[in-house]
Amino acid sequence: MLPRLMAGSGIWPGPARGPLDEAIQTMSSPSEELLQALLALNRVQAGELLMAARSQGSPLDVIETLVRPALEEIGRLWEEGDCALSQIYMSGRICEELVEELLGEARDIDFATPGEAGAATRAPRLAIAVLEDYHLLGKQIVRTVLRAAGHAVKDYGRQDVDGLVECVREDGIEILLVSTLMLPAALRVRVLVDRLREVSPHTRVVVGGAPYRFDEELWREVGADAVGSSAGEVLDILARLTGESA
Ligand code: B12
Repeated sequence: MLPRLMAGSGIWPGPARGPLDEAIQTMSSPSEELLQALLALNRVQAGELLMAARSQGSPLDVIETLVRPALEEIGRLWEEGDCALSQIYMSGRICEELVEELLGEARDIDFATPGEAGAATRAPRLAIAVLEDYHLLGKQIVRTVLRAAGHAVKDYGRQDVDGLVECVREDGIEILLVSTLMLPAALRVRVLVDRLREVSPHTRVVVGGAPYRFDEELWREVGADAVGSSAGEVLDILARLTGESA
């Protein structure tokens, strides 16, 4: 598929064709600038945009307001045939590196360690994985938020259902966080939950990722115990789940 560059649309810089195009071009938001930098595979410019945003907000804010919207727009463009798979791939790689830099900083300063209420309850055995999918960035962000807040969390990387059930059983995991970005993988959580009910009935499953944002009821349909639409929600979800089981 050849990239159809979005000249004059405000998504890709090009010769203005009319008043609307001119208006859109001069109104470009930081997220749109990042989109342009990513589509042009300009890592340096993308990095500069994130640094500028970082001076005004936390790393998580930068991810939620800039990185995620830009990547989601790239996914939409690809779906409509307006950008190439190679552009998604390279954008993903660039964002992985930049997010790693942002999160390295976040580890040190941006999250509180668990408070007194957290210290009073025994820490649950936590693990995170991507199920049958190669979209790893979301998991990486959620894991960093957890670790930065002082939670020990096992990272099982990418797993299929059998592998994940075995890891959970062996490690006695109490709360399993599962990230999926492909719809078929999100639906496979149903199978995962059913298998876990047999071998590890007390394990709670928390899901997140794009399919659960597109369909707000999907997490219930696959039998999960909770859903998070962003990494920033994960600490509240844990507090709720551990409070419930205390
Ligand atoms: C980058 C990207 C890729 C990169 C991934 C690089 C990487 N290392 O992750 C690459 C190029 C590898 C890729 C490949 C493919 N991709 Co892709 N990809 C994307 C894209 C553009 C962005 C994903 C992303 O990184 N977002 C940024 C992160 C930060 O957001 P996030 O993952 O949603 O995570 C946040 C929240 O969801 C939440 N969260 C995530 N997980 C969890 C878990 C818990 C427990 C909690 C609480 C929260 C939480 O926290 C995060 C931070 O807030 C999406 C578009 C989209 N709408 O998401 C398509 C998209 C997911 N891809 C898609 C497709 C089709 C593919 C391919 C099949 C393409 C192909 N033909 O080969 C392959 C399949 C790979 C596979 N088998 O897994 C489709 C999926 C469609 C569907 N309905 O299933 C999408 C939606 C694009 C589209 N619009 O069509 N992709």
